[in-house]
Amino acid sequence: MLEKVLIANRGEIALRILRACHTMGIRTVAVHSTVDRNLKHVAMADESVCIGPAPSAQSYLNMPAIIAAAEVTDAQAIHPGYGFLSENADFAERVEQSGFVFVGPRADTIRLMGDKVEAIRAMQAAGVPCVPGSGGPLGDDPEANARIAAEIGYPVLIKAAGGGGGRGMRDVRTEAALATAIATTKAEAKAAFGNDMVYMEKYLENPRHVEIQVLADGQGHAIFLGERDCSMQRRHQKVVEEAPAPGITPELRAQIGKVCVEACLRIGYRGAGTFEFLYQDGRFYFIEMNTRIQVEHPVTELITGVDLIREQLLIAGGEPLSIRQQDIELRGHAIECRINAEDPDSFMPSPGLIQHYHAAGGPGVRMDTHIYEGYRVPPNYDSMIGKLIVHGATREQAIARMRVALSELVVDGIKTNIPLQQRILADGGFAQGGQNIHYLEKKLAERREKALSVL
Ligand code: MV4
Repeated sequence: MLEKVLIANRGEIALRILRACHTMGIRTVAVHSTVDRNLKHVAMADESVCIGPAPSAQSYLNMPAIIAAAEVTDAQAIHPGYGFLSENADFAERVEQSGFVFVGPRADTIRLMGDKVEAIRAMQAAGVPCVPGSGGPLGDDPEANARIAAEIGYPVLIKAAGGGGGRGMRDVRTEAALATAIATTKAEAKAAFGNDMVYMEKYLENPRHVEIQVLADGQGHAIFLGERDCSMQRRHQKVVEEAPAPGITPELRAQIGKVCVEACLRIGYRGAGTFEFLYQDGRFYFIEMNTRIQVEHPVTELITGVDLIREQLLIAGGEPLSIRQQDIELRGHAIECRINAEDPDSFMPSPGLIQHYHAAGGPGVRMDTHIYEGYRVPPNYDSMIGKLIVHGATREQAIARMRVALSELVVDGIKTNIPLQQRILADGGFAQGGQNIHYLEKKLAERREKALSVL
């Protein structure tokens, strides 16, 4: 059992990890940048260490500073949260080489999943259904590449092996456009990731983003905890997430879940993880695996009753998984709205002083946030300031609860996307459920057209 954990993150997830630790009797160390002295979890932590100035490159991404903070406070483990160093294999390796436990998978697993070509290869070998594709990196021969594309069938997508999360992709609709698209994607990938390796997939035109949550102990036990639908997104930023995904039958869920569990056992996966799939025409296609806890983990917690951060900490402490697959029963429906400090129309960040804050409440309502009245949202980091999450017996009840919760929630002094979330929750297409990854952006484009047509 871990006794002291250093939380290498900030904001709501740092507070979420601190709460899990304290609930388990684990002492906490907060690390923070100079502008983050007033974070709620810093006040609540047993100890805190300032690790550098505001820019994350000098603080939350500063590996020696974080490891030194663990040394001086005699922490046993480091929880990276999401973002920042959470999927940095070199960090995980340095943490373990310095004698600390990294709360996450082994460094080599993170490295494997960071290389999208290798990740797909490993998953394909483990029996996970993947998008029809090149099955490896593209070479320099234009004719060979044209043959691969013809085999897959246009449209195809060129993706950077070092990319992921939507960075470094280009769709190609004709053979005439292929060679240039490959060259441009390679050049961009080289500049962005220092790796010009690219691969090719069939471009799925109207998929949903459905992801499977797993837990594995690295000791021969793995389970899946249902799926989440994260299709409501804008520019690869998720806006609303829900669980379960509308329209996924228990049979299909059990089938894809079993495949993911077997893949975890095959690769000796340890910790919490997410298999990202595109879901189109009733089929799942693996695209990437996330080796961290995700922002949207609460919707899974609400429908399964499992505290995922607690499970991460138990696994990191060397405990075998105590939950068996037959213990996992999905109950009701959960929805998460991300609350961002941004203009609801232009999406421009809106940092500043929170003058009034009233949380939403009532049955099935959860707010994961670090904000409080008098807190100043710094301009240096991601604009997400919290997550409003609701649970209901049915999707309809969850939507009704979210509508009321959004109407109750007050965050004054800065602009927030609460009005956008209210429009989404009032939308007929959203109420219907099962919209694809392009739905929100199409709706936003229509709204802009209408606003412009009114002189
Ligand atoms: C795709 C795709 C269509 N076909 N792959 C974007 C993020 C990265 N994780 C993978 N992405 C996509 N891969 C094939 N073969 C469409 C996307 C995609 C997307 C995926 C999930 C959520 C939102 C998205 C938005 C645009 C494109």
